[in-house]
Amino acid sequence: MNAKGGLKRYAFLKALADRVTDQLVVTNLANTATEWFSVRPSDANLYAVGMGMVSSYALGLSLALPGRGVIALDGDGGIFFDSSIFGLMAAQAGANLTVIVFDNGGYISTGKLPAVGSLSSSGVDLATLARAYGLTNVATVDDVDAFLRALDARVPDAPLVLVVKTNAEQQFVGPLPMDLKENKYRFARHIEQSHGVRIFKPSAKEHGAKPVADPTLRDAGQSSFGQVLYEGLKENGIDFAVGLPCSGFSLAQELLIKDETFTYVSVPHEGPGLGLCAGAWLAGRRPAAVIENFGLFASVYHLLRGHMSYGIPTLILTEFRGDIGDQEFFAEGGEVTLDVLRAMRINHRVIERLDDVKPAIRDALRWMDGCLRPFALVPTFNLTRLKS
Ligand SMILES: Cc1ncc(C[n+]2csc(CCOP(=O)(O)OP(=O)(O)O)c2C)c(N)n1
Repeated sequence: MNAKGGLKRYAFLKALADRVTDQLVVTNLANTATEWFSVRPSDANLYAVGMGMVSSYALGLSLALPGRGVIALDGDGGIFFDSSIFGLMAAQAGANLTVIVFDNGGYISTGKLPAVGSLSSSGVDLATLARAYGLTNVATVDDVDAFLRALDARVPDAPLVLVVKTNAEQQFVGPLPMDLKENKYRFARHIEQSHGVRIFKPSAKEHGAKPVADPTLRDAGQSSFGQVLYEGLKENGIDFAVGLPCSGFSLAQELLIKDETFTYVSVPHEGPGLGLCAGAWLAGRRPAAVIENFGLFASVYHLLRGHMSYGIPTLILTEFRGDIGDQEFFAEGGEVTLDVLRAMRINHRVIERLDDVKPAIRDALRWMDGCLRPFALVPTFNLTRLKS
């Protein structure tokens, strides 16, 4: 292991706790979470986010709340799990995002011996990696004074990445006193109060009151699938989307990208894209992931460890590669798509008709408001090719 003899993470967390004001803080799993809870217990903390997801949740929050400081407490293991998050930050993040990577050279929080070294213990330098991805405001520190000085050295418009070299010692301060769902409620309620946004909409109407009117949805008419999907997302109030190009959604994605009133983030991997959606939802947005079914498969971990563990909704539009009628060679993927959704307990609806696209989005959003879990819409191959 590298970083032998340095300070322990807890020393830096104590110094950070004295420095933070109202920032939202997203923590890595295991002892990073418990240590942070012990030094700064607050509803502004989201604890125990999974490996490789901490910085994507923080990025989603920071994009949705550009006026609010957001700090990620990540680990070397988490960053090496999917370092593409550095590239996404370089492309998207503003100065309100700070990512602190505690580099203890290994996978320590499992708490079991032998401690296994991460790539940094074999010489891969996280700060060099961050710079290679295009991040400019990057520093490595190994003592508390340098850490505090680096926190102050802000650069306009650029996110800050601090690699903090620590030893492998942990502070045992007891378990978290709440589960992830309670943490989600507390965190999102805190954001509701501090930003005047409404995140939880458990009931559409008061008893005895008239039902809330449907959103006005223009008829699909003779339009193409891509146009109808784009309109349907907007008319139903979706205001944040992530995507990675896929042929059946290409027109809808193009229209979302061109629409300057809409936040569309083009991601290098659907998994962290779903992390961005989760962060955006926690900050009051209505997110959608517009992804191939192979992108869904690539996101199984992120959905189960993130959305399903906290109870976070996101509309998933997944293109049905390998569905009946597909002329390419993805039959095995098509064959398991609905089974994968079922196995993940992600409710879903297959859409075959153009006229059903917009009402299906409306109904999925209503369902998610009540159930606080993702919902997937699966347009058939033939529908996605309808003048797409
Ligand atoms: C996808 C996945 N694989 C393995 C684990 C088991 N695990 C729990 S904590 C941990 C170490 C994480 O390393 P790092 O982010 O560097 O934080 P550290 O524990 O060193 O503080 C591992 C591997 C996990 N939670 N998720």
